[in-house]
Formats: sequence, C-alpha cells, structure tokens
Amino acid sequence: MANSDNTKVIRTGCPAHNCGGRCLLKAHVQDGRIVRVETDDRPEDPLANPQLRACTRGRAYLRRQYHPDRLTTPLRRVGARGEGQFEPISWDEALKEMAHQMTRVRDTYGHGSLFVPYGTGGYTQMTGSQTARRLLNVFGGHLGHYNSYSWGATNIVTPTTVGTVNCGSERQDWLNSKLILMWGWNPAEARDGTNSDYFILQARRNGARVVCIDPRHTASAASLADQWIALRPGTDAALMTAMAYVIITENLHDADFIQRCCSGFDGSQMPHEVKGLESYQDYVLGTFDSVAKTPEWAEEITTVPRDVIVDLARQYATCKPAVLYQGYAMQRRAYGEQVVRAGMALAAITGNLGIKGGWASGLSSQPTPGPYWTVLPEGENPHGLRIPCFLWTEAVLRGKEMGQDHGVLGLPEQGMKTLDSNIKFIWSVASNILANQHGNLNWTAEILRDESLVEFIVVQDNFLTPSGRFADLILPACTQFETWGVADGWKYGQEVILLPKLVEPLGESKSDYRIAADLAQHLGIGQQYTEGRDEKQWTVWALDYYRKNWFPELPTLEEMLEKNMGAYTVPVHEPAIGLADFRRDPQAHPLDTPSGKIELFSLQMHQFGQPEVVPAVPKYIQEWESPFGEEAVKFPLQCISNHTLARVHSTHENNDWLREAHPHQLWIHPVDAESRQLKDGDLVCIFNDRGTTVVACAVTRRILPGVVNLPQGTWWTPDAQGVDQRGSINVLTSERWTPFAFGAALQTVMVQVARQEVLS
Ligand SMILES: Nc1nc2c(c(=O)[nH]1)N[C@H]1C(S)=C(S)[C@@H](COP(=O)(O)OP(=O)(O)OC[C@H]3O[C@@H](n4cnc5c(=O)[nH]c(N)nc54)[C@H](O)[C@@H]3O)O[C@H]1N2
Ligand SMILES: Nc1nc2c(c(=O)[nH]1)N[C@H]1C(S)=C(S)[C@@H](COP(=O)(O)OP(=O)(O)OC[C@H]3O[C@@H](n4cnc5c(=O)[nH]c(N)nc54)[C@H](O)[C@@H]3O)O[C@H]1N2
Ligand code: SF4
Ligand SMILES: [Mo]
Repeated sequence: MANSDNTKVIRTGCPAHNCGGRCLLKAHVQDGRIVRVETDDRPEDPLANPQLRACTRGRAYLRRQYHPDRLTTPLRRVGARGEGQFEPISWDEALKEMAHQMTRVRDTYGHGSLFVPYGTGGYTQMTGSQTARRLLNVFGGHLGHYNSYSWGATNIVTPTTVGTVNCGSERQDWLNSKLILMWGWNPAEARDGTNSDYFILQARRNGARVVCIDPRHTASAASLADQWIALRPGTDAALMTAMAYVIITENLHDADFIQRCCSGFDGSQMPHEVKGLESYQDYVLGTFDSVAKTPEWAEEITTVPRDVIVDLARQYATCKPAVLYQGYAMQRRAYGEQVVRAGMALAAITGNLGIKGGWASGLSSQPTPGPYWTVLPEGENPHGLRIPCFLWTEAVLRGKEMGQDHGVLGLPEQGMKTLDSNIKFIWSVASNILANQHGNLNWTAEILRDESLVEFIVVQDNFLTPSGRFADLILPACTQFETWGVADGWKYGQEVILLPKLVEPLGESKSDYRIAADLAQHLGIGQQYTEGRDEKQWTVWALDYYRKNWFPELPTLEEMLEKNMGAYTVPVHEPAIGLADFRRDPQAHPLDTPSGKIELFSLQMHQFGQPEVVPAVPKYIQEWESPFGEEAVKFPLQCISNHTLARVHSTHENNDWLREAHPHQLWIHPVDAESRQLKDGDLVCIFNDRGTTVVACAVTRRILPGVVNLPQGTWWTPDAQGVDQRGSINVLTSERWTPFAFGAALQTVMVQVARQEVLS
C-alpha cells in the first residue's frame, strides 16, 4: 500500500529474536529505508484471536536497525585474541579463510571438533544458527547440542514426571480458572508468549484471584496480582513442600485423582522395584528423615511467614480449578530439577491436571501443535553426538573425557564411550553466549583466549559484541528486515508470521542463510546446501511446509503479500486442555513414563543413582551457594538476574531509547543499602571470587532484604583491571550445571555489594 509521499506501509513480524513473544509490526518504508514502526492494527477477536501488539522493544526497533555501529564488512583479527582489534577484509578473503580453517581442523581432529554454539538471535527461516548447522551437516557432521539455556531443567524433568512437555493448555483456558499462582513468573516484563499477561488480565476480570510469588515486586505483581509473596530465591521447593504438608495433613488433597493417576504418592503406590523406599508423602511428613516439612520449617528457609504458607496452601487446594504457572528463573538454579517437580507434585495432589482451568505446572507447553521455532531443515548430522548446550566450555577443555555422565547423547549408537575430540572450531551465529551470556565470564574468557584450545573462532552478528571480540573472523549478518523470513509463536499461539524483505542489507552484510550458502560454494557443496533455493524461495517452501503439516488454510506468499496480512492465525474458540485424555481414562491413555502415571516418585531419577542431588521425590536441597553456607560470610547477598524489557538478553543493549525507558540498575533493599551507606543512584561494585562489576543502584522495597537483582544481558566491558563497567551479571555467575538435566544454573550466585569508592 503506497501513501501519497511514496511511503509503503508493510505488515511484518517483529524481528524474531528470543524475546519471549512474536508480534506484528507495521513498517513504513520510504526510499529504501524504514522510517517508522507501528504495531498490529488488524481487527481482532479479543479472546480467540487477539492482536499481536508490540512491547517497547519492538516499538524501539529502528534504533537498532540503523545503529551507527552495525557491522558492514567482514573483519579479520589483528593483535592477540580477545583484544578486539580487527581490520576489514573482503567477503572472498573471509570465506576462503573460513573454508580453509574448517577443512584443516576437520582433517586434523575430525568432525566432532566443529561446533556451532547455542544462540538465539535469529528464529526466522533465513536467520539464526540453524543455517550454520545445516551447512556443517552437509559438510559431513559436527558436534551437536541439545536443550537450552532457558529451561534446561524443566525441559528434562517435566517429561520425567508426566511423559511430555506439552502438558499445558491453550491460554484462553485460563479464563476458566479461579486462582492463578504466578510462581516466579513475570509475563508483564519477561514476555512468555505474546499476550500471556493479557490473558491473565482477562482471567482476573473473569473473577480469578492472582497471587505472585517472587523475591521482587515485579510489574506483574503490581499490575496483575491480588497478593505478592516474597521468598528467598532458590527456596521455592521448601515452600511448595510445606504447602503439600498442609494440604495432606488437612486432608485437602484429591485422593481419588492420586489413586487413579499418580505413582509414588505413598507407600501403597511405590513401584515394585523400589518398594519400601521413601515416597513423596514420606518426605513431606518426615517419615524417613524425621523432619516434618511444616510451615514453620519452611518459614526458616524461605522467610515466608507460616500463616501465609498455610493460607496459600488452602487457597490452592480449595479454589479450584487453579493454575500454578512456573517461570523459568527458579529452575535456572543449582538444583533446578527439584523446584519444577515440586510444583508439578502440588498440581497433581490437588487434582488440577487435565481439567479446564487447571494446569500441570512444569514446562506446560500447549498440547496443540506448534510453535515450531524454525522449520529450515538442518538435515541429519552424520557425526551423531550431542552435548548439553551449557557444557560447551567442558567440551573445549576436556571433551575427550565427556561421556554419558556428562549428558552426551548418541554414544552407544556410535559405538563410543566419550567424545572423540575437544571443540577446536567454533562458528557462533546469532549468539552472544561465548563471552556474555554464559557463566563465569572471566574464566570463560581465559579459555577463549587460549589459541591452543579452540583454534579458530568465527562470530557472525549484526554488531561487534563481547563474543565478537574473541573472534578470529567476524562476519556481518543483515537484520531480519533485510531478508525474507517466516516465524511462528513463542511457546504459545497458532500463527505463521511473514517477514518480507523490506529493505536491502546494510553495507556488505548478508543474511545468515546467504553467508552459509556462499561458504558452501567455497567448499564445493553449494548445491547440496541451497537445493537451488534463495531466501525468498525457502520462504515459499516454509509456507508450503506449514500448510501441508499444520495449517491447511494458510495462504500463499503472494496472497499474504497482496493482502498485507503479516500474520495468519488460527483463532482458538475451544482451548485445548493438556493431559485431558489421560485424566479421563489413564488406562487407555497412559503417560509416557515408566509407570504410565504421574511420577511423584521418578524411577528415572532413582536410577540416576545420586539421591543426594537427584532425589527420586522432589525435595528442597540447600544450594551450593546460599545464604545458609559458609560463602555467605564473605558474600552475604543472593544475586538474581531478571529478563528485562530493555533488551532481548544482550540484543538491543546499545539501544539508547530502551536504556532510557528501562534504566540498568541493581535493585537493593533499603535495609541492605543502609548498612552499606548506599543512596539511591549511587554507583556500586558487585563482586565475588569470580569477578566484579559496576552499576548504579536503585534502593527499593520492591525486593526482599538479602537479595539483589541485576537484569541480565548488558555487554561485558572489562577495564584494564578486569572490572566490568556495564553491570554485566555473568562476571559473577558460575559455569556449574544442574546435576540431572545439565542445565544452566546461572541464577545461583552469592555476592557482596559496596560503594564504588570504598573498593577503588
Ligand atoms: N523482556 C524480555 N522478555 C523475555 C526475554 C528477555 O530477554 N527480555 N527472554 C525470553 C527468554 S529466552 C526466556 S528463557 C524467558 C525467561 O523467563 P524467566 O526465566 O521466567 O524470566 P526471569 O525474568 O529470569 O525470571 C522471572 C521471575 O523470576 C523471579 N525469580 C528469580 N529467582 C527466583 C526464585 O528462586 N524463585 C522465585 N519464585 N522467583 C524467582 C525473578 O525475580 C523474575 O521476576 O523470558 C523470555 N522473555
Ligand atoms: N546470568 C544470566 N545469564 C543468562 C540468563 C539469565 O537469566 N541470567 N538467561 C539465559 C537465557 S534464558 C538465554 S536464552 C541466553 C540467550 O543468550 P543468546 O542466545 O546469546 O542471546 P543474545 O544475548 O540475545 O545474543 C544474540 C545475538 O544475536 C545477534 N543477532 C540478532 N539477530 C541476528 C541475526 O539475524 N543474525 C545474526 N547472525 N545475529 C543476530 C544479536 O546482535 C546478539 O548479539 O542467555 C542466558 N544467559
Ligand atoms: S515481545 Fe518480542 S516480538 Fe513482540 S514486540 Fe516485543 S520484542 Fe518484538
Ligand atoms: Mo531463554
């Protein structure tokens, strides 16, 4: 549609980063440049098919799109690795060098030495790290990875408990709930599906009571909740277990449901292999360990007053149906597996699963197909081995010692006991994991600096990020506005979103797909890689794929463009209910667990053989860094790192509009500020044995005493002494992983805070 001033207004997806949503934008394009961005204005069905309206990040996108620091040419390292000195080179030189290094490393160490790290910057067909993995597969294979930094623990233990991650319902069903516990969940800020906060608001208008359980008084607590309960981070499993104590001892549990659908609730329900071992109820009542998990017990651990615990337990057990929705930060912690299972156990013993208005807790993806994240076929990986994505530093240091005890998948199939190579070549695409989003950055940087470990590092991004500083070669990627692409929902939704190419790539930048395709050409495998398709033709391919598999009515590319549709959505009139079949008839529809039932006692976790850290029934375990440990003498504050509206992780970190709207600050309680003589706005150092960072503090009662919060994702910017200058949390975090799922435990951190001048 062209306006009188020759501006075209085109509907498109908001560039699909890992932002927690998928929304529509209306881009005004004038003379080859996007000059204005608005959001969804399509007529809506407010419940079945609400508009996909943008958050501040989508609305501020132009500042990123035309940022003066965009990478426009390939760069080659000069000087030492990590110093950040580069010179521009031509694409031909860059790809020749890359092809040469890839081939050299492959010939020396084998395919298992090539690695594309976890990276979530691009989720359209044509942007993102899948384009690189596809190339390495065509090239003959590489070391793969599985799981995510996001929900490492819940991804693995949700199916351990109920046999699937798709145990949630479509969100419209929240309107059938009487009580919603937003447990460590902050959908008004940390987006978790476009419109999740909106559906909570609708449920509340429909009469649901909403309780927020979070160490911080979040925007969700302020705008969506009737009650805020603050607790010490990492102690949720204790609170949940004490709720179970109240529910069981007051006989508020759903005995019939437990009898029909659960396994391991009490001694009568233990699988025959483990008869006589501690059941879930045994743990709650303290039958074996002589510690009854009473509200008094949990008050000591969590700080939540005992009467509040009793009241919360009664609310949850009697206000039915109820939703216990878990956010993900609390499982990105030391024993993250436990809290997920403890929440699911509460849902199970109250019979809140498989019914309208209920919720299984855990990951709880919707039971209907999708979202699909990306459908560009990566192809088979002939190498066949995969590591947990968080363990890449281990695979650099001692990959050849990593076996199944490190969660490596595929070894028996390949007739191997361990990996056959350490990681020697890294191609990081749409990722700032290497030197920003991973744990313990000072330690990680040492590994990256050592050229005898990883011999060649390629970073492909829109900007020169902290990870880019460790590259030997930097490749400039264009943005999602500058190529064709398709996206779909983020965790929820039934939509296909088109991202038409709006403008030409800036400078010499290219789409991730084009970069891989050109590299394939240099390697002599161009045709296998592209199958003869360019970005637009793959977009047509993807739409055909969506249509064939899931959306028979999905229009063609031409129709979508013609109607300026932006997105195609299937309205939800009858929300699908997770685990409904199982609940109706558990015999006919057994779960995909060893017992076919909800495993309150997990046989799989029992067989893991480490009951202290991976108990078979969900338990509260004191974390390896905690206010109760010796470490608290030196480092008395727990430091959490929320996902902020200022950024998508580190994406948008240089967006001045967003920084102004959401200033980067350390939240600290007045009690903790006063004892350190801190005033609101003071510059503070946050430190522990792993590192130090500097940031301004906000003194606020919106956080529990003893806890500080530093939003994750600012760019690691060490000064000459190695002190980070931009409040980058991961100089403080640890590289340790959760024991069963091998997931990130980046939220378990103890620190000290001091006025900056005290330290300097
Ligand atoms: N704006 C924005 N939205 C995003 C993202 C983003 O970068 N920015 N990233 C997206 C991605 S990739 C992901 S994985 C998700 C992440 O989603 P989450 O992991 O759920 O998001 P967080 O903000 O880390 O944490 C949610 C809340 O948990 C609280 N919390 C921290 N520790 C604990 C604890 O031990 N117990 C309890 N009860 N609460 C705790 C925090 O204070 C916070 O308010 O968000 C997605 N949405
Ligand atoms: N301490 C702490 N650390 C955390 C977390 C936490 O809660 N606390 N959360 C973790 C979580 S849940 C996640 S998902 C990870 C996310 O970590 P990452 O996946 O590394 O996400 P980003 O930091 O957004 O980095 C994505 C990069 O992709 C680039 N990019 C954007 N679009 C494109 C494109 O089209 N092509 C290319 N080539 N590049 C592009 C961006 O500029 C950016 O540098 O961080 C984890 N790290
Ligand atoms: S939630 Fe994500 S897709 Fe939606 S506007 Fe914000 S950044 Fe864009
Ligand atoms: Mo994530």
